Amino acid sequence: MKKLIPLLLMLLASTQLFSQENLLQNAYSRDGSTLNGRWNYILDPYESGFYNYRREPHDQSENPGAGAYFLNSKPKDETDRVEYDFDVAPTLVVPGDWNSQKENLLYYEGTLWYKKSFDIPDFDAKKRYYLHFGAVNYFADVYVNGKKLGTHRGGFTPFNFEMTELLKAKDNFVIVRVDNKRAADEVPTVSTDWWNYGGITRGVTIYELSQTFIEDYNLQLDTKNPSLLTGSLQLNGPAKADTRVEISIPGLKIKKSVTTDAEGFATIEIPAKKLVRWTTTNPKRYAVTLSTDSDEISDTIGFRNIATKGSDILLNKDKIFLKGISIHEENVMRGGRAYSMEDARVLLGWAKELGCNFVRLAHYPHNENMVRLADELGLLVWEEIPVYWTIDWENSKTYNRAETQLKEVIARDKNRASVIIWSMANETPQSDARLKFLTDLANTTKSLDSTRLITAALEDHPSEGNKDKMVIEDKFAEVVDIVSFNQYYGWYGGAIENLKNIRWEIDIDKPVIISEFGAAALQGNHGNKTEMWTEENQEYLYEETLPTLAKIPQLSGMTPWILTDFRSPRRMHDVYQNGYNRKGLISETGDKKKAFYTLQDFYDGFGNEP
Ligand code: GCB
Repeated sequence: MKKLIPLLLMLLASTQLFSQENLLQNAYSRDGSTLNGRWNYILDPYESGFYNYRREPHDQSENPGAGAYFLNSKPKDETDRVEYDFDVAPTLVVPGDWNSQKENLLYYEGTLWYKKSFDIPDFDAKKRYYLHFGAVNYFADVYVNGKKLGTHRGGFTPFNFEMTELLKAKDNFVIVRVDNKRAADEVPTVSTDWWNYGGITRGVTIYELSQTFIEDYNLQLDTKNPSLLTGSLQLNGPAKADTRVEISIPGLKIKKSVTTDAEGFATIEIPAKKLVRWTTTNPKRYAVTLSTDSDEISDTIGFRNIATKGSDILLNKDKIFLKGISIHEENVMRGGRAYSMEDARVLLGWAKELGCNFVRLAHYPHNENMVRLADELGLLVWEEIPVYWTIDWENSKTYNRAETQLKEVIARDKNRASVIIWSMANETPQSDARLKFLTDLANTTKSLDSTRLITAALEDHPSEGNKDKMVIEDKFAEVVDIVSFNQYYGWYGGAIENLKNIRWEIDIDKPVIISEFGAAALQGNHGNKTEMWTEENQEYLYEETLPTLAKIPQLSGMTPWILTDFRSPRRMHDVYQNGYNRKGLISETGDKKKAFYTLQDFYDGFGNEP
């Protein structure tokens, strides 16, 4: 027992340290000090900076040796041996994936260590300091001044840790061990059709907060009463109980105070009769400020309702057809993961040019600039978690990993009017275990956010006895609000000329979205319309597919696959692909293919616009 006590204490300490803290709501709008820029890095394919030679993690040891990279050790004198040195190591730009920054890292999947030194010139021991990451793909172990702050897994969602006790005014350093190895029990799993970009792919920021601060809030139009704003807020800190919080919305002449309960929580209800609702053509947003004696946070929020009625999607009670496009988070012209507002402007600018009012952010949560800009531009958004293809359905740890990512993206984006759909999964093979997994995710989503719609990209198949009749037979269709499915008639099977004979018969009174269809074409490659890889072939597929889909009685939207060509290690044909999935309507040089204009014409003449 004596031996066990220190071990138990250590375990206890490590679980406390390792648990991630609640996400700071709207960190995006707080003033922070950025740690973006050049970070030194050490490539560590054998993970020798993480494990000792007995393969025990250095950070689990009470006395980690100098070989532990997170210590940032320096030789004490000329006789001392330290086999690494961040300060002479090369640099990578943060935010940014490593694959597109260094030729030798294009295919790298493994461990890489980042280090950045920083000062906090106005360091104030009475304040609290948080370190916030927009996203790190996939595992992150974070250390400040040689001490572990915590870990995070999941490559596309934000996380933060408090680091107050470890800081000083000068000569701090943060070290992050990033590992992007794929694994069968992670989310996503080992096979996907996109590039596994590794690294600190989104921004890193330090936030200085007061002892008690506004940790979380949400505010939206009540789902039943469109003249009422409802929501809640949560304070964090020693003075969180019985504290007055003022909510002001100058554009509506609203000033309202609420008082928190013993847990620092308060609900919000504000009548708002004159409110102008957010729509795609008039994306009206209001400045909203929450303040206490010691903290203040401002946001820009649009208010709208989204619902379904039978097979219609209603935005503020008006039927809307979702003219969409699927998008990967890639700036294909620069190369690499997209992360900035400039990247978002390029991608969503193209979507607008196409005539879209809707985008599907595939297949994982994109960076926050995308949804912020969508709010501003009046683009509706489908967000998704990387529950893709062959997930380890029976594994409860895998489920928790998926659920964590879902919770993190909901926490981040719950105040964005543009986001109307949470998608649980993409093209997942049917089984009882998968049905339970997805239903549990859907129930979690509903319990966290009852104001948005749930879907998943399902699959169709020909009915027995009639290969021209396509059906969706999937029990999860009964759970979702919108039945979405990917279909590739004319590309992965079937002839384009037969598309006019195809009928989709969907025996369910819910809205239907075609979440994918498409064909690959190499931009600039011209030929006969039946010749694969030509722009004419892709155009022909769009010309034949669009009118056929339009015959589906419940059709409420579509997001063809995909806005731009994107990198995928599954696409290695040396003439036509060169490592790119070529189903884009725009090439990696930014040039539009013929089918771009086919879809643009179709959207131009289709549907109303509330
Ligand atoms: C799909 C997947 C998407 C792929 C696409 C393709 O159904 O959902 O991730 O990239 O097909 O091009 O095969």
